Amino acid sequence: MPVGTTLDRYIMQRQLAFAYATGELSQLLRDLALAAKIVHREVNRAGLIDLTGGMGLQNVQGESQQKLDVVADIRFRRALTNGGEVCALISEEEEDIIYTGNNQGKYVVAIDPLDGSSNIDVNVSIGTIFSIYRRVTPIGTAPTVEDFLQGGHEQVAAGYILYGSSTILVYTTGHSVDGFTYDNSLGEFILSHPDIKTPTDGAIYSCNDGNVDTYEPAIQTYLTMCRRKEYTARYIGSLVADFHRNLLKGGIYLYPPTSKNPDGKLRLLYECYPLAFLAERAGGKAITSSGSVLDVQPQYLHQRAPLYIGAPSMMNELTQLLRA
Ligand code: AHM
Ligand code: MG
Repeated sequence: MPVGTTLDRYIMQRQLAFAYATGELSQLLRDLALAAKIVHREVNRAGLIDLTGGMGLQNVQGESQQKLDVVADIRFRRALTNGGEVCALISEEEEDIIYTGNNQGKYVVAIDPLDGSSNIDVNVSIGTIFSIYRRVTPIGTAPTVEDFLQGGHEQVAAGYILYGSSTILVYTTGHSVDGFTYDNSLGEFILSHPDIKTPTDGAIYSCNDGNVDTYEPAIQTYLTMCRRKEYTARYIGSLVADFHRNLLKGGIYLYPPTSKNPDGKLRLLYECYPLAFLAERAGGKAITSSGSVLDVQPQYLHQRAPLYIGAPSMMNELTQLLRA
């Protein structure tokens, strides 16, 4: 579809292309886009209306919650509940499953409403990550944890919204990966990055350098190689922003096990699965310490995993070192 197509039209045309599509997933994507517009607005005026700063609360991961985290959590939850296509969702900000009361809904959603939240107060890019599954429990019954622990390959769609110098929504339903930039004046997401393919090779590496001494030797060796090759080090500390840059320019993002986070820091269901799904559809690769991210069998909702994700040739070099 041509650059300049609105997200709404794009979703509609995609639905028409699939004879048996009922429109429910299309509606769900529209609901997410609506919440994204609202969060975009809140992020942009956060400094003005005193939304920034901690609330003095902690989320289920024991991290301090920013006000905007709460705002984004509420907005996405409300949009998905009102939309009617989703029977339940899980959020990185909430301990348990959130039931929407729409037991006829075919879909469940895992969402990190505001990723990179430590960056809110300093005007640095932040993002939302989402992952959609078709429920496995019977329609009309209450959804269960089983609906969320299906595994990465069962995602029917995944994407993110990056609230950066512009706001962009990138998603895939398993075919192409497409990016839609938000046009403030029109109030529309406009197709700006059709069929994103990540470069085969790259020269950017992204990790938290302060943790390097606690990385396993294979990762340290890989990073030494990056420095010898004079690659560029870039680390924003917002996964969505680091991932998006590397996806477009070619690079690798690493969050290995550390002494503070021996299982890795990032969450399998909210962060690793959706970005792995996107990366693979765009020609990239995503692994944990032991193999493909999408192959990891999930055990519980807030499970963490090491994440290495990026351009295929960089990932191949890293994989060889991890296997050695
Ligand atoms: P969050 O979901 O609480 O925002 O944490 C995830 C974030 C990622 O966006 C980012 O890549 C990572 O944590 C940064 O962690 P660190 O500060 O340890 O480098
Ligand atoms: Mg996060």
